[in-house]
Order: sequence, then C-alpha cells, then structure tokens
Amino acid sequence: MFEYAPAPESRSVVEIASSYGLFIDGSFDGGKDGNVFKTVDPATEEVLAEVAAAGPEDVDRAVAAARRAFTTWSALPGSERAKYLFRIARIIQERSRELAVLESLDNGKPIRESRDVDLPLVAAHFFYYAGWADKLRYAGFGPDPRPLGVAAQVIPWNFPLLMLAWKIAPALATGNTVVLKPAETTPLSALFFADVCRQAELPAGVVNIVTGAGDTGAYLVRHPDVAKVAFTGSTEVGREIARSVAGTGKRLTLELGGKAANIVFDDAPIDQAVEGIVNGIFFNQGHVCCAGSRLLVQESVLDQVLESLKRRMATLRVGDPLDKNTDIGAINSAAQLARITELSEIGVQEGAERWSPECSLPDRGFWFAPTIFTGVTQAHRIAREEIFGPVLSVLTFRTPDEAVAKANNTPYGLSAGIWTEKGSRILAVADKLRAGVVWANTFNKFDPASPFGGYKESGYGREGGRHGLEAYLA
Ligand code: TXE
Repeated sequence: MFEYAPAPESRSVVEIASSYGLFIDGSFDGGKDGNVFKTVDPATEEVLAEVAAAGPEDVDRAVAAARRAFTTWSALPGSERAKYLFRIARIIQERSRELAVLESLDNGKPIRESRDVDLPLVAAHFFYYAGWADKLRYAGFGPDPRPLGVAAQVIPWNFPLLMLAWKIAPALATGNTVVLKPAETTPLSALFFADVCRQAELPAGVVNIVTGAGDTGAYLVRHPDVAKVAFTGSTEVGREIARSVAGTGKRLTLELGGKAANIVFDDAPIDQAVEGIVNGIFFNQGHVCCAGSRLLVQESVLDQVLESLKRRMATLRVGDPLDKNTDIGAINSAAQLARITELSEIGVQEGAERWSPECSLPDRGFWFAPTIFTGVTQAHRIAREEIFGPVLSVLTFRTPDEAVAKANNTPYGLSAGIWTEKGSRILAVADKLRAGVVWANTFNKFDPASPFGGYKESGYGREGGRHGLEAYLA
C-alpha cells in the first residue's frame, strides 16, 4: 500500500539574505533614511535578517509608483491581468516548499500548517481571483465595474502570506494597484512575494511592499492618494484607522479580532467534536482571529468532553516549527507571549481553574503550553477578551437558547461553531448567531470562494469570494 511520507523539511530549502530593502516600483531599495529593524525566528530568538523601515518619503514613493502603474494596469483587459495572476499562482506553487519554510521560520507556525494549509490556500486565492479578472463585466457588479485606484493594505503576523493573498489577489484582479505593509515581526514572506512578482514579470508599481512598524502603516492609510484601505489586525488599531479614514471618501474594510464560541450539544459525536475543539483553538498557536476560544458545552456532556479533550491535548507536540510532527509551534513574539501570559494569570486570579498537559518547552524562544480554563463564567476577562494564543475558556449551557445567548454575549462577531447530529438544530442555531462565519461539525475551514468577515467589533466588509471583489470596485 502506498504510504504518504513527505520529505523532511529543512532550513536549507530557503536562502535568507542578511538584509532586505523595500519593494517599490519593481525594485528593492534600502529606504531614504536607511533605518532598519530586525526580524527574529521566534523559536530560537535568532535574528533572521535586517529589514528596511519605510519612512514617509518611502511611502510617498510607493504610493506614487502605484498611482502611475494604475493607469496602465486598470486599462488592461481582464484576461491579461488574469494571465499575471495565474502566473503568480503557479510560481507560488513551484516555490511553496521554500515559502512554507520561510513562513515557519519568521512566524513560528508548524511546517505542517504552512506547507499543507497556508501555502495551498495562498496559491488557491490567486487562482480563484485570476478566474474572476475577465468576468467582472457580466457578473452583476453593474454595467461598468471600475477599480478604485491605489489600495493601501496593512496586514498582521498570524498568516503573513495568506493575509497578503486575501488582500492582493482581489485588488489586482479588479484592476487596482497596491501598497502593502506586512507586520513588523513577519516581513519576510511579503518580500519573497515581491520576488515572485518580479519572476512573473508583473509590471513595475502594480505591487509595492513597504516594511516597517505601526507608524509606517498609519502614514500609508492616511495618504491622500490612496483610494481604498484594507486592514486586518487589532480592534484598537482598526478603530484608529476608521477614524483617520472617516470623511476622506476612501473605501474601508476592517477585519479585526474575535472571541468565537464553539458550541457542543449533547448529541454531538464527541470524538469528532474534540478534534474540532483542538483544531479550533490550537491551530496556529491560537493566533487566529476566528479561533474557537470559548468552548460552550452542554452541561450533561461536560465531563465526557473534558476527559476526552484532556486526553487529546496530552498528545499534542509543542516544539520545533520545522519538525513535521510538531502540532504547536512558537508564539510569534515576546510581546504576544507577554499578553497571553498576562491574561492567563488573570484567569487564575479571577478563580478559573487552569490545566495544561505535561510538556517540556524549549529553553529559548517564545512558547506557551496548550491550556484550558474550566469553571469560567461570562464575567471572567478570559471569557470576554481575545487572548490570541493556545488558551481555551470552557463554559457550559443547558438549553439551545442559553447557548445562543452566551455565544452572542461578546462585543465581537466573527465566527462560531456548532456540533450536533441534528441538521434542524444547525440551521436554527446558526440563524441566531451574530457571527460572520458559522461552521457546523467542523471548524477553521477556509475556501477562496467563501466570503469571510465579521459583525460588531470584528469589523466590516467581506473578503473572499465574489464579495471580496466588491470591496475593490466602484
Ligand atoms: O496588532 P496590530 P498587534 C489582535 C490580537 C493581538 C492584538 C495585538 O488580539 O493580541 O491584536 O496584536 C499595523 N496604523 N490581532 O499589536 O498592532 C502593524 O504594524 C496602521 C488580531 O500585532 O493591530 C501590523 O502590520 N497600521 C488580528 C498590523 O497593523 C498599524 C491579527 C497589525 O498590528 C498601526 C493581529 C496604525 N496606527 C492581531 N498600528 C486578526 N484580526 O487576525 C499598528 N499597525
């Protein structure tokens, strides 16, 4: 019988230079002021590279390049733009091993996830939106759907390349040009993507990458020549961006935090639900805006679910992101580790019971053991605030109405999960949940054809699918 035995991933498949510049108008340069910052491997704290920090003049140059390129790019027939996007998608596939290893090094995520989830989805987004580029005119977007202009895109560090794909692919398919700022702890894969664009012979200025911290992002989104702002990140920064964009006529989409309820009813297939709970909160170290961070279990099956969940958690392997057997990699940064640690301590102080399986964590790097809190009530901060780490808060309910009320009792509204054998219950409960995405008997499933986005403090606008194109069309 054929056995799938993937080759061991190793660091040698990616060559990382000691320094990287900004990608503006089709070429790399060190930035006007020569300022740099370091990006580290969170699993070892080793410096991976020095990266240019873009100042205002660099952002001005990038926006000007994108503006110039817009004239020709937006005038190309959709079928021509599609050719570039298909080419980018294919190059990503060809270079996916290299890009997956790079992503795991800079982010800390397990190679099994970057190789089997992130990279295939990145390529899939470019393929999907390539397919749309020549179909816009007859797809119900109005008689003459037009691109907006220069899109300023600011992305976070949890899925660096995938968030880039979510943003860049629909923008280019619709004829917009882009200035994108990756997060300061994970700039490398965006710069490698710039190289992919060069390899695909994408016209200069269509995609520009400016690296830097929050001040670079703030300057970019305020730029008067930007027509569209797309942001994924914290709710605080999202609010600040919304304020700075208000009254400017710029179009805005925000994809912010979450505190998703993963609801397990007493008729759910427990083993399957436990896999979904584990995937829901421990995938990508819980650095997931739609993570199932609040487990709501029907009281009658609580003991059974907890016993099975703890048994499963004891098998999770925490460690080297490049080891293909690793389930949970490194926390992305010291700052994020401090945030997770603080909220976890608050959970204990507020009287919830903390449990983690035995696991020895590496001496260096940023690590947090998979953790669950039981005895959590709605009053606890760990039940209300986004922890963005491998920490699950367990609450209980008696009736479906109580489950819905608790699930909706959050300022967020990005996603939710339902586990039950009853199809009618799935439909009834999903209908009442104020969440942009509701998964039933699964969790954290993504597809480029499905729209994604939230209600309330989780932001507004949708990315993915046909909806994702609307955000980039006048
Ligand atoms: O986010 P920031 P941080 C949540 C999660 C996490 C918390 C803080 O709860 O613990 O936010 O993470 C850029 N104008 N999420 O501090 O600061 C920044 O450089 C323009 C959820 O890393 O929002 C980076 O590129 N841009 C989330 C990006 O914004 C600014 C993913 C995100 O950083 C800026 C990440 C400004 N004033 C964190 N300030 C999700 N929805 O998935 C910073 N940035």
